[in-house]
Amino acid sequence: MRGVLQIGAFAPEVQAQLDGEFRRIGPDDLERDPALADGIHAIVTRSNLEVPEALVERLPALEIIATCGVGYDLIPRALAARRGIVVANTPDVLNAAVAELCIGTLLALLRRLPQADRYVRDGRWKSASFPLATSLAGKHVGIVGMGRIGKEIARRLEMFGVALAYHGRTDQQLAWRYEADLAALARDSDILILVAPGGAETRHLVGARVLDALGPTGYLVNVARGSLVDEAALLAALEAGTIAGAALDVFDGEPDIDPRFLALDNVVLTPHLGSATHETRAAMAQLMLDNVRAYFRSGRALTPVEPD
Ligand code: 8YV
Repeated sequence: MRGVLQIGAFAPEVQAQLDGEFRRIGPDDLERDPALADGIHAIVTRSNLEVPEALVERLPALEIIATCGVGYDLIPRALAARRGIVVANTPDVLNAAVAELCIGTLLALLRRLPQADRYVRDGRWKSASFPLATSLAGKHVGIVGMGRIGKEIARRLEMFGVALAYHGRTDQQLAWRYEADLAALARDSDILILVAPGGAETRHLVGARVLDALGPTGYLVNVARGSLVDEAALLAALEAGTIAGAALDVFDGEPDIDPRFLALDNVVLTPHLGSATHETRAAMAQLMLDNVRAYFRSGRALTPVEPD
């Protein structure tokens, strides 16, 4: 049986398949018995967990790194490319779940649903109506990162009667307006949604300049990666009212997020729930496993990440 190094936990039904078809090795096993390294042909992991370069360098027989997730910003792709190691992710199977979470937290932010829930539980409704909030309909929404998930979000948002525009590396000649200048998109938007890949290229894409452009009636939504945002600038903007509010599903250093977020009333905070549904995680883990199977069967993964 080929050795597979497993980083992170998977649903029992996928775990059973992994254990039935491969020799599962954990990072602790490898620490205990470094000789196991020679027999490891694959790594299976999750997109929110790092695969250190030093680990990959210890695995001479490694052929594929398969992640349970669409993101691959925590995988050493340059090293993998040099070694001819295939990297495979799980695109498309999570698009709907992430789009739903994005729109759900956006509506929770605009209509202040967490505060309203608490208002009723605290018995305050008896004495006064909950303050009016703001509508999504009629708003201008800017999407940063019009990839597969961005398009799913845009299609769903159209039903809410908003005006859509997007920013990304290229003008994809879509029905929605393309804006090459991110600050200009922020200026023209009431709501800015981040759904671009993580990594060096998008690090701190949103900082003080973009937040200033979004302005005191503007809202930020991040369902991508914490690294896309300069968090110090975001916290300052939220505390000072430079922007109206934010719905954040991802953070720098998550799950140990900056405690300043906890004191804010103009944010909706969720613990990286984008793809966190039973159906979606089962489909992601299954595709991850099928990528490893296909690679060992045919030398090609089903959904390889194309080298840059
Ligand atoms: C994680 C994600 O994979 O797909 C991604 O890139 O960030 C998430 O779906 C998931 O949180 C894994 O645990």
